[in-house]
Amino acid sequence: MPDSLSPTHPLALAPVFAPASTKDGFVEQFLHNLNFDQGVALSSSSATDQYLAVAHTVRDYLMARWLEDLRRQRETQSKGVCYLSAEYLLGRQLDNNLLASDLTEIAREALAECGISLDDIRAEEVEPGLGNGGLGRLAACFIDSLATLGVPSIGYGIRYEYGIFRQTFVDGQQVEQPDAWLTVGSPWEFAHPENAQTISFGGHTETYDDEGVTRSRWVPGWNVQAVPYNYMVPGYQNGRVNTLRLWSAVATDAFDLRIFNSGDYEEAVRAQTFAETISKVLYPEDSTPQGKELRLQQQYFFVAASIHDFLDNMLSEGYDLSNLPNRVIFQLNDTHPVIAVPEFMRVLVDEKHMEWDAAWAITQQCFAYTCHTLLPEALEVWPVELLGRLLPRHLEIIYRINEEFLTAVRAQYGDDEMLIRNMSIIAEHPVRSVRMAYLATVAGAKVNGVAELHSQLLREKVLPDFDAFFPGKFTNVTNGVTPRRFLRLSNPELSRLITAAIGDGWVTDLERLRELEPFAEDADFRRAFAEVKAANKRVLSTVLRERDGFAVSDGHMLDVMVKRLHEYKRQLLKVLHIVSTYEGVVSGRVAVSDVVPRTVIFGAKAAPGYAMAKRIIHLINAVGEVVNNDARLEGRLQVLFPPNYNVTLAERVIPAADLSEQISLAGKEASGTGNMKFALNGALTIGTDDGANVEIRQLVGDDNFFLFGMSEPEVDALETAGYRPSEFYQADPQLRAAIDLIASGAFSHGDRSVFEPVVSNLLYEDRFMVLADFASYVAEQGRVDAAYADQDAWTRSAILNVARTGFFSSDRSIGDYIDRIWHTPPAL
Ligand code: B1H
Repeated sequence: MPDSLSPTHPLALAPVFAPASTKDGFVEQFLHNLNFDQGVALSSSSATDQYLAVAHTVRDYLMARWLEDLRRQRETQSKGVCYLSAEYLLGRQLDNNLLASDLTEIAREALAECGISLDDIRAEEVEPGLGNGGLGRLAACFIDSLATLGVPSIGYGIRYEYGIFRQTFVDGQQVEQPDAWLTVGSPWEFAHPENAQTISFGGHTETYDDEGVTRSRWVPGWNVQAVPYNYMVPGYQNGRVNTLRLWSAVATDAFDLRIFNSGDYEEAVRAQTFAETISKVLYPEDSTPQGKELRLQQQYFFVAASIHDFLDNMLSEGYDLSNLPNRVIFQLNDTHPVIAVPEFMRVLVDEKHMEWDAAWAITQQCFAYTCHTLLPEALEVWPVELLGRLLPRHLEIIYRINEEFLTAVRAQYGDDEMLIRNMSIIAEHPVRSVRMAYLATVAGAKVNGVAELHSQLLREKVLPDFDAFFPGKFTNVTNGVTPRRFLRLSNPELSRLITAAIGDGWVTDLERLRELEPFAEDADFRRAFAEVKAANKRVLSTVLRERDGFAVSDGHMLDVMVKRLHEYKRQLLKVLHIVSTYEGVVSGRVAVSDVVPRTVIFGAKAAPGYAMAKRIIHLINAVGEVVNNDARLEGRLQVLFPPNYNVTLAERVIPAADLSEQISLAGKEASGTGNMKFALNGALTIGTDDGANVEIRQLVGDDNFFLFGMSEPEVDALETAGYRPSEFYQADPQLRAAIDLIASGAFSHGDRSVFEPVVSNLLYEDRFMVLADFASYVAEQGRVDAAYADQDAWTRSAILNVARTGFFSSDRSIGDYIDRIWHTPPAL
């Protein structure tokens, strides 16, 4: 900036340049970027060059608004949200950012003038897979809604150099490949090494005398630099652009220099590599955390950087820290960022010299915690040995938080040692550990579950003592999905049909889909709706042919189960249904002409260390291999398992689906969000009364939902009574035949050993009660077949699913967070 330009001069506030929102303006800026950023002429540019130049062009349009929003957030100092999440499963950015800035048509025409097809260009983008599944995708939907609602907010996370692995199949078995998403260039990010934070680890703590006051301090052993990368998060056509700030680890100079000076060059390079491991790769676990040291390093690395970034760069000069609860709420996306709590206390007490009680009172208002699970093994715990070694001062702080908390519990309930042990943040067995969910619950102003049933079970079963001790702390915010990406962008044909019927207000006010209800009775609308579904199936069919060489048969019901592979989600139940249908035909029990033609599509990644999940993947592929190639089925049953299910594939599969499989054991799936996406795109659900399925069914009505299986209380009762899966096997000949067929080696070239572990697990353990729900599932699938025979009635139900699921917009979820938890003021 020239000396003569004051910081408040208009030219200093906004970029000096913004391209014209016309075709010519876009062409000019695109060619400029192609020449000056990519260094190529149009005539010699590759598709990658063109993609990067288009992305830079879209960025240029958004830049002025972004800089303005950054300035406004700093200036107004109104209360804002810091969303802390270890995962953001963003999906491709180009289409979303074009839509948000209302440039899609301009870009299409501009590129056409340059002889380029926008559709070809978008295929160049590698999606940033910085998350595992629902939890990471939820964070991505939430930042979209925050921007669209104009909530002052920032998302903080980790810029993993490698995202979720790329899944391939070799002989039907999952093989993981690294996801080097950054190698094609990263046009959406801005690195700011000048704003790096130094993050420390290890060392010891000590006390010292500070003018008569004894204080504690941390003397760390080593540190790394956290470099922020900023991403634009544009609101939908509202002129707002929020920020996602992801941290990348690099070695600190000090660290390097010390070793360089000692003359050990190799050691210096090794140290650098060591530092950079911290943000190297996303842990591919989903729902079951791994208690690995590197993971705790990642967690502390990103939350410490985020807290310091907020305190250093977002607060006005001389900010009175006792006002922080009016300035910020840190939302903890599951327990992964919970180490932020002791870090915040350490800053207030050790660095800002605040009294403990005052600091704790502030902390308890500045954090809120979202729990995403019910599985006991998914609740993160960190051994104190590890925590004390990596973050010794934080462990001391956690001990003190716990001590004071348990004193308060004793004051209320007396010396009930059992209760004290149950509520302690420190677990004693099997090793002394910190229960991160308990720490978050004690520290958080609010604790929420992610669907009604989940929130209820969280209070009643997971944290009942805490609910009694902290009345009013627990609440529910049912998950949602962004209608921009998961309807407007992914299903353009249905979007057009909806908009033609009710206008386009639904894109930001999804409850308006209700206005479609009367159209369910309109035969012309039903015909148009059915045509859209058919067209979406053809698109999917082309995608799967080009991507995987699959052929999708015409006229089949598309039955889809896409989600992470986990035993509790029960992909095995779907497999047993397929095997049973197959067995019925080959044994002659069922006439092939009675099989309603179906194509079952699976998509699922298994955590690389989850052996049973990988065996189930193998089984699905093996069953598909046999079923798809057995002429006796006359092509009426197809099983397709495209590898590497990700956001991009989801955007193709969901709009084409007829039937959505949401078949987890009741009480195990916290919410699910795929279930919402399918219903919103006009698939009917077959599902258990679990997670958000409960709310979907209530909204769409029993007639438009296929319910089966035990309810959560029934599951509970069966567990208490003692579940013996083999009894179900013995009692049900159809189930027995299906399991026996797998056990016989029919899907493993006669080798009975391959799937023996799956079979014996089902027969003798079956933790998720697949066998107990089998009969009910198969019966309900019979009703699905019958319903599908009446295509017009099916379409009517599908329309009602769309019309009645507007509740599941993430805009509504964010509205609930604002009302129930954040209490942030209305948009600026
Ligand atoms: C959900 C996770 C999760 N719950 C640990 N928990 C992870 C746990 O890397 N880890 O260690 C990663 C992810 N993910 C999902 O969250 C629930 O299973 C879904 O039911 C829910 O819809 C989703 C969003 O709330």
